[in-house]
Amino acid sequence: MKNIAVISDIHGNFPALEAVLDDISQNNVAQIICLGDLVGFYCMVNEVIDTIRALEIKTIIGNHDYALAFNNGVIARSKTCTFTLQRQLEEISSENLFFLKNNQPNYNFEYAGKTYFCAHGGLNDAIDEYLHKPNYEYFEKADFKYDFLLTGHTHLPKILNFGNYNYANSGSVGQPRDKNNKASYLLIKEDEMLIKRVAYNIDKIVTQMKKSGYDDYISEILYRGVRIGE
Ligand SMILES: [Mn+2]
Repeated sequence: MKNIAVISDIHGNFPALEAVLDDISQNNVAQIICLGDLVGFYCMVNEVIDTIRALEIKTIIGNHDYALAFNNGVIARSKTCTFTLQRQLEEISSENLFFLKNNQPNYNFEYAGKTYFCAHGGLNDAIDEYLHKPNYEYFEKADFKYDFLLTGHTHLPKILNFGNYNYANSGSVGQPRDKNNKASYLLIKEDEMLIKRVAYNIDKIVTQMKKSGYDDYISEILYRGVRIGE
């Protein structure tokens, strides 16, 4: 049986996406699922969305995608996010904007006899919940009916089990925040699940960001694999 790859939080970092797709192509993958946030932070937004569309990767909507598509690029809690999204709103092609506007907040699928439920954030807020510490009660409270919950948004890769509830966060392709600067994705095999890390050319996106006139602090964190301000 072929594998499934789950990617998330690409955030306009096209060199990272290219490296991840190359790694995925070497891992017997039949389907790729994207948990959202194609835009925000890094400038190669059209390259990222063009590629996702060309490969027909099933994509749900993330909070940055939502803010760009439906809220004029504004994420009230972050000046940096709003600044980058409002720039990208001017640069995004109409086809790519249309694509973001039509992505749904959830997706579910079946694989190897198990059921999977996907959201960018979590079960209480599909788009913008930071699910840092899921536990058994979290799933019970939500009356979770699937075998696996898959989310992104925190940029922190995780695979956890709580009795009959299983959880995985694929981490981030474009802006890892776990002090590992390699792009992260989730590989689902018939009988196991694993986080894969992929080195990519960070200089390439940093150079592109300088050329496009973005402030250096948005890119320099990529070398350390941390969040902005850390
Ligand atoms: Mn997000």
